[in-house]
Amino acid sequence: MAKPAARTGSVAKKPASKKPSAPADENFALRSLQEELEKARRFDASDDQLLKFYEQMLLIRRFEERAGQLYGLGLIGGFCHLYIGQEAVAVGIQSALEEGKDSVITGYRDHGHMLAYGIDPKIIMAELTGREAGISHGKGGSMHMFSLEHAFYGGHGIVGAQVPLGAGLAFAHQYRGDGGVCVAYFGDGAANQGQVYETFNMASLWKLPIIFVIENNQYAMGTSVQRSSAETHFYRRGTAFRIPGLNVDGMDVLEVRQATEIALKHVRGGNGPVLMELKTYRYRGHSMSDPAKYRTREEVQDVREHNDAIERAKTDLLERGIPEDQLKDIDKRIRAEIAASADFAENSPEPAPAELYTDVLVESY
Ligand SMILES: Cc1ncc(C[n+]2csc(CCOP(=O)(O)OP(=O)(O)O)c2C)c(N)n1
Repeated sequence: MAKPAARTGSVAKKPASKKPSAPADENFALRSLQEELEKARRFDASDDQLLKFYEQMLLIRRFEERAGQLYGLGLIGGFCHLYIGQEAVAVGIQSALEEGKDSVITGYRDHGHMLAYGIDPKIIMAELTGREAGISHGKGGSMHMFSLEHAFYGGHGIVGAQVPLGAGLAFAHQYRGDGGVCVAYFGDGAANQGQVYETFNMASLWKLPIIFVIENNQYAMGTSVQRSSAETHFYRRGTAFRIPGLNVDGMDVLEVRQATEIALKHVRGGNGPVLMELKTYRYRGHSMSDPAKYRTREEVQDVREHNDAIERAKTDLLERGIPEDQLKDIDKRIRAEIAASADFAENSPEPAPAELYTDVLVESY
């Protein structure tokens, strides 16, 4: 058998390459959005805009607290995944979108996105309690909400399924030339799925108008990112597909909004997808049936005390000279609105039995 050639360490001189030389920094485009964000991290909101963000975040928080109570009373069947802690993500992103033009798709933790989009809390609460007046006529429940009118494409219970579906929505925007962008939200757990990377490849290749939003709330069902993910910097996960990433503080609504503006400008300019990682935290268990024994109470308390998105917006407002009484009034108004939506949900009729036969797809394949 012939011996392998010995390694001498000497390097043979190669002939000069005829290929055009690569640009000085061919990765520039992958970092340029992050550099832009670092120049000015926070959106320059007017007092009214910041007040609106505060109000919307509070609306989500109070809605979810009430949903938790209704679940405890047995009024909500099936699963119920609360969004408490992550409010700044949905509010910061949704506020930058053009309603009816841009499309949105997410997983089962979907109430907050719909509320941030301005969808009536009454019909969301009615859906949670399985009532006819609910947004999916009471047949979808917490995980399966949908509103064609708002270009809100759900509400998906299968982890990661919304990512390729989101690419389909983006393809439709591109095909129709309607100028819309799709925002596909998913979790850190979903980010480890193969279908996500197949989607990244196609979306980048076809320059689809899509923003991939990874809501890194630090935990998948019961597993922390450190235990489950080899690369915990999720914003880097698109670079192998030449998708620029943005590393965003998901507990600061103004930073979320600023990053979204940067991402939207890039995507609307026909440059293909952007990947945003929003570092956030969920205060509750994965779903209402999760006692969350995989982390300490102290950890949760620490985030609540030192990094809460709503408290942060409140501090900003007070520093701007907005009177505390005005903020208290907002809270009062929201509590009343949520109480009214819970009453509405509890007192609305359930769907008629004949509804079991509508909206059912029966086909042979
Ligand atoms: C394909 C699939 N696998 C497993 C599950 C069960 N499951 C539901 S949620 C979840 C964890 C997802 O975590 P993450 O993507 O981080 O989202 P988060 O709940 O933190 O928002 C799992 C494994 C599922 N619904 N679908």
